[in-house]
Amino acid sequence: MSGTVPRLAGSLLLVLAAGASALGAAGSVQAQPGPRGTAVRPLGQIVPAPAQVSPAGGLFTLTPSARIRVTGDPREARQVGTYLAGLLRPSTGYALPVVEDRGHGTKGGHDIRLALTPASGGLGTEGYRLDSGPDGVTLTARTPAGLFHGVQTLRQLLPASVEKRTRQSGPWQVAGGSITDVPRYAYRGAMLDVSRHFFTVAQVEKYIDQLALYKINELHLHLSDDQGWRIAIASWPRLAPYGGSTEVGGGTGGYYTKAQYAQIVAYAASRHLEVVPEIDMPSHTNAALASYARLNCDGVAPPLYTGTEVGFSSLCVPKDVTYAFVDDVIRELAAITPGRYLHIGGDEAQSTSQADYVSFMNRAQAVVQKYGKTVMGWHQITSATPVAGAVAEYWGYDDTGAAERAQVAAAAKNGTRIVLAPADRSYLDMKYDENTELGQDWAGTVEVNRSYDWDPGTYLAGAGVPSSAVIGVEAPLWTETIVTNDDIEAMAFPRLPGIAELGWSPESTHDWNTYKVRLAAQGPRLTALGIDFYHSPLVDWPADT
Ligand code: TNX
Repeated sequence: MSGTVPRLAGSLLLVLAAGASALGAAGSVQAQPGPRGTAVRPLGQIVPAPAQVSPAGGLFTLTPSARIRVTGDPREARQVGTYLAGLLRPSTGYALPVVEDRGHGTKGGHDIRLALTPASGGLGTEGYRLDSGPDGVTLTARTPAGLFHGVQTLRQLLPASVEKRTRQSGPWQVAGGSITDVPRYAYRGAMLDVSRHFFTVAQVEKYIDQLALYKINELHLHLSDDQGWRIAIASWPRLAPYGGSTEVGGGTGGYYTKAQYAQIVAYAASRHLEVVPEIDMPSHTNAALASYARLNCDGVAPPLYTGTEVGFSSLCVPKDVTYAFVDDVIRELAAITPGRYLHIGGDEAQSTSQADYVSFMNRAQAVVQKYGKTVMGWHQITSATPVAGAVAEYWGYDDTGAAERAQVAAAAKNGTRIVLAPADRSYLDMKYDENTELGQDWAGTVEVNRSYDWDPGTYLAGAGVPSSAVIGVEAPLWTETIVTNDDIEAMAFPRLPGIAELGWSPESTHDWNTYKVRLAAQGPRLTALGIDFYHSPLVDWPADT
């Protein structure tokens, strides 16, 4: 291993130096040689790009005696400190005790300080400040989420080998200077379709850990579709055990008990992600219709479905029992969801008449409101009457018709907030090119540059969506062809970091030519994490990546 370090570091140095002009404020940064010829990553050479970078001389070197000193609410700051210690201990081999610092300690002391200070103006609910120098590294934030995002930055500034779970040789250095960083958008999501193929709690937790590295803060779980119902509902007990008993291709499927769902929610919260559960209605409901004959207009339950066609199923809009079902499901799901949003789908209702669609979606929205949640839906919800405060998730693509875009724009002008998940940019299940084994190509192939190179603020401006209506971005991963974590990783990486950057970084940092250099530097980190990512030929990945 040690024999490969200088070679890897040498190529990193070149890559990073080439990318040093990526960020206005960081334009003058040069990689600083550390001991033994290794390069220290310039501040700012991370993904997502930070808002403000001010390099200074000097380096921080993490040493075996370093402590993680936490100030502020001891429980909350300590949680972030313990998470950081968990990241750093295996590869450094250092003890890194997490200790409370009551503010009387001497500054620095070669420690890492995590300061939760509610008065830190300008950092908002997710921002942080990082100050690094020979005396130590200090992360300051108003909230635990801000500190946590700062930890991701610190992590990325350390050598990629810090991600390995066995002891590595270091040195563990961070360039001197400061970063002040706040997100561009409040909503930075990733969706995982656990319906087409089921993913266990452990599989979802693994993805959550990967999302956290790029400051994603919303995990949208697509919990129901034609092929499987994945969440236990006590008042409709057949939904999960029967409706969840299969998946695309005929496998055994699965579902989350309420306790398991709570476990995912808690794990996501520990990584500062909010879970957005989705029950897709009125179409994409074959699993429910198969579970209960009375939900069908003709009173006959269809067989379970394991194919991949969409748009054939519909809840029975005129029947009263449909609304008892919707009320029960949303009530039970809202009760186990601490997050603000409840997503009710509404896409591809091709076998529901438009009049029925409007009537159904309007009633379903009222139920979400009744149980205290904010309505979220796919953008077709704008063809009904979005309730005040609703969020529409736009999944159109370049071929989406003007009338459909105009409808989204009209809703946006009327107060509907927009999350952008354009299928030909942010869909992680689209093939990269025609040789990609997994995925689909109905919205075209989506190489890494196409995925990154668009601006959420102006993406729908031509259709009339004001940039102020856009609350963020999301990268959905539909799983018709995705079965394992390796499959997830092959499709999400490296496009997910690009979508995360669009959600986090100021527009002024947006530039493919410099982004691809920062992305290249993520290669060794992803490899160290065991993520077998798509080595796009458009990116100059370092050797040994
Ligand atoms: C469209 S996008 C769908 C999903 C499919 C996906 C496959 C959207 C809201 N609906 O039902 O899984 O395409 O790419």
